Amino acid sequence: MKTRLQNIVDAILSLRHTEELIGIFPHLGADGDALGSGLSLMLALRSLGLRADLLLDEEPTEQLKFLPRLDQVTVYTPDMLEQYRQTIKFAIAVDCHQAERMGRREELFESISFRAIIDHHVYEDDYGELAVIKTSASSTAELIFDLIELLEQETEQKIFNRDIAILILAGIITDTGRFSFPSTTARCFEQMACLMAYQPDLTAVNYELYERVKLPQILLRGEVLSRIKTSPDHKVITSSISRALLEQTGAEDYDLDALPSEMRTIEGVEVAFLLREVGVPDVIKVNIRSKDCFDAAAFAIQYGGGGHVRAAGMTLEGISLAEAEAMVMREASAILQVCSAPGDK
Ligand SMILES: [Mn+2]
Repeated sequence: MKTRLQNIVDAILSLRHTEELIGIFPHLGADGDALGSGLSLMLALRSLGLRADLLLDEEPTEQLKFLPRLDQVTVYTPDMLEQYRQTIKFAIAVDCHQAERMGRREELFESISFRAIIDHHVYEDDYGELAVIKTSASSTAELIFDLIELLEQETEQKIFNRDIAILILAGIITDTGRFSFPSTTARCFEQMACLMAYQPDLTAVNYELYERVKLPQILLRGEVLSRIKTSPDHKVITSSISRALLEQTGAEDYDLDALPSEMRTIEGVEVAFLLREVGVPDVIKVNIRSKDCFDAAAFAIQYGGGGHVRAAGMTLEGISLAEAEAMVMREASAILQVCSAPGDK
C-alpha cells in the first residue's frame, strides 16, 4: 500500500510539465519551522520545474530575516484572492492542518479543492489520503526532508542544496529547542547528519535564532535582574521597572516579555512576578510565571486578570509600582505558606 507521503509526491509530480501552480500555506505567524518547511518545499518544487508559491499572511519576523531566499515569499493580501483562486491547482498546508490557522488566507485555501496537509500537530479528524500528520515527528521540516528525499528518488534529480539544508535545519532546531525538547527524534539527527554535507553555518543559525540581541535589551535585562527581590525562603521573586527606566534603556515594552520566564528558572523559585508601569499614573501591569506549586491563573483572576496555570497576567489600578510589588510578594508568600504547610508534600 502506498504511504500518504507517496500520495503527496504523486500529486505533486502529476503537475510536472504543466503550467499549474502549487500554493504552499504555512500557519499564521510563521515560526522557524513553518517558514523553513514552506520555503524549502517551494524551492524543491521549483527546482523540478514546477510552479510553486509560498503564501504568508505577514512579513517574516526580524528573528527569521537571516533565512535564505526570503525574497521569494509572497505576502498575501485579500486583493490577490481572485487571481490565486483561479491559478492555484494544488494547495499544501505546512505545519498546520486547519484553514482557521491561516488567517487571511483561510478563504483562499478552502476554495481550492485539491489539497494536502503536512503537519505534526495533534489532530482529531481524519483529513484523508493526502494528509501526512505525524505527531511523533520533531518538526514539519523533518517531514519535508522525507518528502524531498522521495522526490529525489522518483525523479532521479538532485534537489537538496545549501539553502534547502539551512531552511530545514532551522525548522528542526526551532521545534526541538536546539535538540532539547522531548520532540527530538533519532530521525532528525540522521537528517542533520545528511544536511551537514551542505556545510550550513550552524553557529550563525544558532546565533540568529537564539543569541542575537540588541544593546537596549541587554541593558533592560540588567536593570530587571538587578532589581530582584525575594521572599525569605526564596520561593517568591519579584522585580519591577518604572517607565522612566524602561525609556532610559532605549528598550521597548515587548523586550520585557521573556524576562519573567527567565526569573522563574532560578533554582528554588516557585513564582516570579515582573511589574511594570504602563505609562498611565498608578496603572501597573504584572506578569506571572510559576512552577508546580503555584496557580498563576487563579492568582491573576482575583485581580481581574487571567491566563494559564503557569503563565498569567493582570493589570492593577490605583496603586504605585512599589506598593504593587510589596502586595504581590505578601499575597503570593501567604499562598505558598499554605501550599507547603506540614502534612503537604
Ligand atoms: Mn512545527
